[in-house]
Amino acid sequence: MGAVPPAFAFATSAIDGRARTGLITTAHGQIRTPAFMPVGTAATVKAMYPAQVKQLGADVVLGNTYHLMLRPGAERVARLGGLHQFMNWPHPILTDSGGFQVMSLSKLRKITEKGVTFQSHIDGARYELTPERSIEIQGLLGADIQMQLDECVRMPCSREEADRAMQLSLRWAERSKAAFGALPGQGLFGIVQGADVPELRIESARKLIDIGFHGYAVGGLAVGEPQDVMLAMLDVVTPILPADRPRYLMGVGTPDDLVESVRRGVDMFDCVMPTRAGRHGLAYTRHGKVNLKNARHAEDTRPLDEASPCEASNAWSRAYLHHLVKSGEILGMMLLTWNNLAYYQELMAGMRAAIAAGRLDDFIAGTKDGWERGEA
Ligand code: PRF
Repeated sequence: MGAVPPAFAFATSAIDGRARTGLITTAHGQIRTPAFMPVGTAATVKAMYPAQVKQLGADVVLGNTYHLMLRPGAERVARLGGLHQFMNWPHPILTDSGGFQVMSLSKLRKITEKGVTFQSHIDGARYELTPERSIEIQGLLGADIQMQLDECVRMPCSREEADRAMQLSLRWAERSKAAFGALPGQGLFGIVQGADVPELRIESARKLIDIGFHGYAVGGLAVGEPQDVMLAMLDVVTPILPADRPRYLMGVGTPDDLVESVRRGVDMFDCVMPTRAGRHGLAYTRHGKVNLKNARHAEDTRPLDEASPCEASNAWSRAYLHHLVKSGEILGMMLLTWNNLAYYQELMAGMRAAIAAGRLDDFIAGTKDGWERGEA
C-alpha cells in the first residue's frame, strides 16, 4: 500500500443477465465480486488463521460493532492500531452497524428515535447505540466498509411494523451519512428495509439512493420468510439499485441462496453458516451437505471430496472427521470450518468465472445437479 490509499470504488468487468462480476477498491485492497465474506464477529473467523482465510480466496471479512464495542471496546482497538492490525488481517474489513445484533443477542433492548439502548449479553452493563456512535465505533475500528445503523424486523410482521422500522432506518441512514467522516478508501453503505412489502422496499431503496451511499445493502431478509419471498424481494429491489454501486445481501445464506441471489444481481454476502455449521459437524461440498455426526460415516475411508484442491476436503477420511466430531475435538471444528469456507469460496470463484464467460445459468444448473445427485 502506498502512502495515500486509493479512493473507494466499484467497477464491473462483465455482466451476464442481471449478474455482474467486478472489483471493489478499498484502503486495504481489492474485493473480487461476487464476494462471500467470512464472519469474524469477535475479531476472529472462528477456528481459522487469518492467512488461511485469505489463502482460500476470501478478500474481505466481516466484523461486528456490537461485539467489539462490548469486548474489547472500540477505543481500545483504536489504541492498539485498529482492527486490521489487532487481528493481523491486513485486507479489507466490513463492519456491521450493531442494530441487528442488538435485536438478536442483547437483553432489555429499547428502540427510540435517538437509537437503541440495551444490556450487554456478556455482563448486563447498559449501553446506548445511536447512528452517530455506530459510525464513530466503525471509524475507530478502521473498517473499510461501514454500515448505517438500521432496524431489522423479523417476519412475519404487519405492514405497519415494517413501514415504521423502514422509515426509522431511513432517518438513521441520513444521520449515519452525516456522521461518516470518510478516510480515503473507506465507504458507507445504506440498508434497504421493508420486510416482504414490495412498495416499502421500493420506497426504501429510492430514498436511500437520494441520500447517496457508496453501496447498498438489502437487509431484513432471511429472517423467517421462505426463500421464494426473499428472492421476490430481490427481484423488486436490485433492478432499481444503481448499476455502478455494489449490492450486499446481509446475513445470507445457503449455497442455493447465494447462486439464486447472484443471478438476481447481488455482489456481496456474509453468513455464519459455513463457520457455524463447521463447528457443529456439518460439511458443505460439491455433492451437497454431509452430517459427520451420522454413524454411517464411522468406517468411511473416503475424504469429503477427493477432487477438491483443499487439504481439509481431500486429506482426512470421513471416518476420522466423524471420530473428531463425536469426541468434541477442536481439530474437527478446524477441519470442517476450513472445508466449508473453501467450498463457499470455490462457489464464488466459479460464479465470477461463469459471469465473465457469460455462462452463469449453465454454471448454476451444473452446480445444483452436483448437490442433488449427491452420493454424500
Ligand atoms: N441489518 C443489519 N445487519 C444484518 C441484517 C439487517 O437487516 C440481517 C438480516 N438478514 C443480517 N445482518 N444491519
